[in-house]
Amino acid sequence: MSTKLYKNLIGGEWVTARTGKTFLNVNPADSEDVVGEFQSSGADDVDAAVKAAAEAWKTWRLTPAPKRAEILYRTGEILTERKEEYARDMTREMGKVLSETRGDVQEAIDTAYYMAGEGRRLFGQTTPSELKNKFAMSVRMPVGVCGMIAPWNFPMAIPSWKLFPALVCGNTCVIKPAEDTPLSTFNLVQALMDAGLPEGVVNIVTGYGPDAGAPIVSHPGVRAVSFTGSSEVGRMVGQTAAANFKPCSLEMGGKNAMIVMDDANLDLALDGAVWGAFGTTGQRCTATSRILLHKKIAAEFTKRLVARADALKVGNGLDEHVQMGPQINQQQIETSIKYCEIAKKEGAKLQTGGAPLEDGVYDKGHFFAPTVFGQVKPAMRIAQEEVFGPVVSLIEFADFDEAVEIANGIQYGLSTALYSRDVNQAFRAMRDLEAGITYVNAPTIGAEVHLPFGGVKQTGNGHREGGTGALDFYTTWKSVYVDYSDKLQRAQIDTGE
Ligand code: UN1
Repeated sequence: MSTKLYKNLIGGEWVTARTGKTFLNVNPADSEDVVGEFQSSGADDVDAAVKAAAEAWKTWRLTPAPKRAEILYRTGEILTERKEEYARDMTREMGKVLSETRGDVQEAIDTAYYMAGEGRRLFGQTTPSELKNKFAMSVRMPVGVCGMIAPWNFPMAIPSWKLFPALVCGNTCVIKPAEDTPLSTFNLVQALMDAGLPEGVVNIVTGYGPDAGAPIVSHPGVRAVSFTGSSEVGRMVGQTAAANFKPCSLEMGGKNAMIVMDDANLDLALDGAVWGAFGTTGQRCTATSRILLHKKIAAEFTKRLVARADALKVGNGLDEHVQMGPQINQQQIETSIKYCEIAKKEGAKLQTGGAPLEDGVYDKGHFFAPTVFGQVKPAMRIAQEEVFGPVVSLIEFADFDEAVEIANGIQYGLSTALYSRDVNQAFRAMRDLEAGITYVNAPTIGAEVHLPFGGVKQTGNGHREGGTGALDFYTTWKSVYVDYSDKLQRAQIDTGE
């Protein structure tokens, strides 16, 4: 079967990259399965896309928001019809199991419906003026052309978190999907086009970060940048954007802790730990990568977690019996190997896993065994740095205060979880855990799209995706004053009246 060639989408046309280069999108579970050939774009392609987006913005910004929203609503319906097809495509290019890729498409559907509702809200404020016969209000204005750089772990959900609020707010977009998972962005944008999105409103440029991502960030025509990825790349994106005073939303790493108290429902906490640590093969920024165990239950929990990890069926995500798919690529496997070596050198005790799975059915993919490290100390690198693989660290603590201190003792602050039946502890956790998200009796993954998503410290730079936070990023406030007194009134000047 010949490999399908995908082109960039610029101004409604499918065009090859001016670089003349392409790259292959390969199934991480099966190196013989080539998903497609995509354009390896450069700065000229980005420039053409930004110009097309700027042209389209002239009319899109004037399209009434409820009309823009109707397109999103129809997109949600189309995605619902195509959910199975798009989930299969996603498993082929990204590896995670079908039940999860269906969930990823569902997250895009949820975002479509939520943001479609915003078309008839996008609330601003009216407020009294300090002067007579004067009217004051603030309204949300679109920003203009928005640049988006998306990661590979949620190949449809995260592009939808960026595109849909941007669109309903009246912006046009240039998006660069991750080079590992571009097809899901094509599918998402195909749904938008079939729902009636005008040409040029969304433009896709595929390629690698330094060639195709960096020019999006630095292009003077791009008014705002939204990036999800590593803190390392995020820092460069943020610095470039800052040099041009460009609003920039950064969603980056996590080292998310689940605290299990001695009064917790252990069965529930175990289910949460397995799902949080090994769901998406640990490749979520929200993944449970540290499990903090009260010393009274640590031994039993460790034994049971190891048994559960060993029982997980690892394989090709297209097989409905498989519970954990591959890692995205060989580089991520190398990172997992590296951190397992570091952990062992630091004195952590490998309980299970710790190596790639290579024989038999695994030889054509990037598989890594579900891995559990015990006797981890809070300052070890394995407890501080993001692995982004199926590797979880167990850390013991003596009391609630110590658990909170350990949970907070990292550079990141995305998600946290507390398992306890003590309501007082639950409320203290909600208040004291330094993170953008805190779960009580649920794992660190599973955020819903209508709540703010993002984190503190080195996880983000203060913006939020999802919820109304996204509207704040994709609009800019304009304050409007209308004076109907027919005379000059001077604000802040004492007129003696
Ligand atoms: C991510 O890992 O980058 O909360 C996003 C969750 C998902 C989104 C994760 N809804 O785990």
